[in-house]
Amino acid sequence: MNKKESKITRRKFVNLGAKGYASVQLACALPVSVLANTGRNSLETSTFHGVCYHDCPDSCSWEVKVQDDKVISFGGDKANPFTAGKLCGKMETFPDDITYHPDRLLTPMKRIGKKGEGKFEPISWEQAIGEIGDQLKQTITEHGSESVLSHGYMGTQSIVQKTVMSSRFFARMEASDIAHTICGGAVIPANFEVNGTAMGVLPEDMVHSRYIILWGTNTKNSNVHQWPFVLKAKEAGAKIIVVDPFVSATAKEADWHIQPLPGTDVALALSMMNVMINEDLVDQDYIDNYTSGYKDLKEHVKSYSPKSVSDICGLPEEDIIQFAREYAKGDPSLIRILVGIEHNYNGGDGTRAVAILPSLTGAWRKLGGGLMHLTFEMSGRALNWERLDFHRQMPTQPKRTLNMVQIGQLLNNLNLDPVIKSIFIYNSNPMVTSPNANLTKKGLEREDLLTVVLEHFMTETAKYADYVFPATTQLEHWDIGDSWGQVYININQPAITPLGEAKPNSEFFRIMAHEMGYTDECFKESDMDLVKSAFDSDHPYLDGIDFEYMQKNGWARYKIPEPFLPHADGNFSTASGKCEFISQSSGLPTYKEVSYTEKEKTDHPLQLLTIKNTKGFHNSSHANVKHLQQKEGLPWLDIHADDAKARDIQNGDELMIFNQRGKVILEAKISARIRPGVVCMPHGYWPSLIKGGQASNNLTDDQLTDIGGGAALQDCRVQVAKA
Ligand SMILES: Nc1nc2c(c(=O)[nH]1)N[C@H]1C(S)=C(S)[C@@H](COP(=O)(O)OP(=O)(O)OC[C@H]3O[C@@H](n4cnc5c(=O)[nH]c(N)nc54)[C@H](O)[C@@H]3O)O[C@H]1N2
Ligand SMILES: Nc1nc2c(c(=O)[nH]1)N[C@H]1C(S)=C(S)[C@@H](COP(=O)(O)OP(=O)(O)OC[C@H]3O[C@@H](n4cnc5c(=O)[nH]c(N)nc54)[C@H](O)[C@@H]3O)O[C@H]1N2
Ligand code: SF4
Ligand SMILES: [Mo]
Repeated sequence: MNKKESKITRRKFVNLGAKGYASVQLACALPVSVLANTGRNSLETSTFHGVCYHDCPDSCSWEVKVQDDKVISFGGDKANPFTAGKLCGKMETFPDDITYHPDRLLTPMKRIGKKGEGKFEPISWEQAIGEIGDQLKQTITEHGSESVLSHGYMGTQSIVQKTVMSSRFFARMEASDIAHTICGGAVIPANFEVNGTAMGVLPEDMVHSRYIILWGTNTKNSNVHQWPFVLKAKEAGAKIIVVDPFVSATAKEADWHIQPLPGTDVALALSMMNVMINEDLVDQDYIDNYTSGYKDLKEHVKSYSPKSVSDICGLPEEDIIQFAREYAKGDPSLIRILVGIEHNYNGGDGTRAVAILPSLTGAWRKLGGGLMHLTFEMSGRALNWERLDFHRQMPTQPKRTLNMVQIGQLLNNLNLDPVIKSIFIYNSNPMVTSPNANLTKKGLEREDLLTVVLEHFMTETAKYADYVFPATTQLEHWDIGDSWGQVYININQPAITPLGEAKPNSEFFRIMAHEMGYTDECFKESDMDLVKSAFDSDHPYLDGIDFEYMQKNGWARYKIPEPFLPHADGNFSTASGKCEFISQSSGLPTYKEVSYTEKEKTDHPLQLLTIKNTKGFHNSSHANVKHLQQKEGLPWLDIHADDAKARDIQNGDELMIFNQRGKVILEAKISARIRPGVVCMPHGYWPSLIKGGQASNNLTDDQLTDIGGGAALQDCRVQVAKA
């Protein structure tokens, strides 16, 4: 998730001079992290603090014990109340699964086969960097610097390895940047349009809620450390409602599962408003004082009566009425959203409509009432972003920003001015995680494209690279782990010497900068120095918390004033200071039917959901780990009995799921977890590791959401037949 409210004007950038001691001369020998670490190669046990790097709301704290430079124990930090001593199942064996995995890349590799074939030979860092430097200089001379594209994402969401040095490098080059839109691309701007913030109720305050709606989020799987708070609230008498088109692991546990058709949340929420307004279940005083646009909204929702939206949402009229009444009377009511709501064409307006609900009922007045979404603004305020985001102050800046959702189109567009001639892919696996993967494949096959990938493994994407560099894992480098789902900040200490020739992403970009002749001081800052500088902040959230404190404790909870009731008295961060029902740019939230041609509807009559409903994989990560593969089994298609019968499909049949973009082979699971007309498959499997060689994103469309240029991944039509 792209998440940051940076306050780069708060503090002057500290001159590096003596402080920046990462040296480019050393760069080809040892990563900087090694210099700062002690206690290796000894039989004494050393303990290190760390944080999970995954793009996950939980950002768990961990503890690593090391002897003789080897990890001897690894687990969740027991002292951190949010992590509560337990990592999720897919991370419990992380050192063996990732760091010590026998397939891990440990030397730079140069392609010797055809693109995608996977034939490589080892090459030295020096030789590879030199060859890339020569090609880049020539490309920039011939096509301009914006023909080089930076494609980094959230493979690690820890700040230093996610972005710091790469952003400096590409800003210095004036390359093209990538817009981080695939996750949060619609929900974040949409919530900001309404509330001016994505931060609302704090995760722990859920225990005070008495009517909890988990709206398009699979808490039990995707936000596992939030689940105990759901259970605590339930014990105290809360009713748990899940709104999800699929019977997710979380929906199974709900007191009431509302199962609308995908992409219809906006109609459902507007219809709830219709009921609440008609039955005078709104808090008129809250509306009058702290909101704007009510008169127009009231008029607008007249056309969203439960009767009229019943067919759109596929829900009985009575359920919509009951839902609206119960929600309005909840004391207090809480709506929890993450990203499930956004991945469709109506995702932006769906989010806006849902984000308006708490201001209609005045739910914000009480602790545990309101909307719970994302917490990234906490670190956006607290940390020293002037230093971390120094690239924003550089005299040169990226020349254009391109949308990652349409990477396939971009790579194939020979009319782009300039055409993309070189791509650096790090912290991302677009061949598995971005839509329309067969188009991406075609783009990456271009012989005139220089592709450089930094990775832990020879992923589907890495196979298309000209050069692949071995990246360090979280056990081997310095970092800072902020969070978008809770309110703790962590440091990550390197616990072991990097295996083989692996180097941190930051070091790759320092070395590449040196090769390109970029002598700027900012490339000399070490990773440890960057971590240190992040805590050089006078923000009250970090009162008493500095680098020394973090070195000792590993994590800290921000010092947030309590009780945290951000909108009890309005105080929205919008231009008007009010909760804005009408947005300057998007008007009132409105349901828009996705228009498909009649031929498309006939040829591909089913809607396909591709959701992250495995426990063992994290996006595309861990899908190459044997014991997790065995636990998950082969991917399958959930299909309703009616749709199966119409196609003569039996449970366990091998199926072809296909459309104009791709064809996937899966086993049939005739299932009551999905409605007729909709089918569902798990996302995360690597195409090359399953039969047929194609997976979820070989089928998905790269169309954009209504707001923010996000990914309408779930608006995907397919046909299903026996293979
Ligand atoms: N169909 C479908 N597609 C989806 C989704 C969906 O629900 N359905 N979900 C979307 C969402 S929400 C997201 S966030 C994206 C995620 O998309 P990605 O960020 O591309 O996915 P990941 O598998 O998390 O990470 C990508 C790679 O980063 C690598 N990596 C990890 N740490 C490091 C490091 O320190 N250095 C380097 N160089 N590499 C590292 C991992 O090995 C992994 O291969 O996918 C999206 N795609
Ligand atoms: N185990 C595991 N945990 C993860 C991840 C992972 O890959 N595996 N990925 C991490 C990442 S990157 C993210 S962003 C978070 C995401 O966490 P969540 O926000 O929970 O998102 P998803 O898992 O993408 O989808 C949640 C639910 O939304 C439902 N959904 C789909 N379309 C619609 C719709 O139109 N309306 C409604 N109401 N619901 C809909 C899906 O059926 C699914 O059950 O999870 C993180 N945690
Ligand atoms: S993936 Fe999420 S839940 Fe699992 S250890 Fe990492 S942060 Fe915690
Ligand atoms: Mo995500």
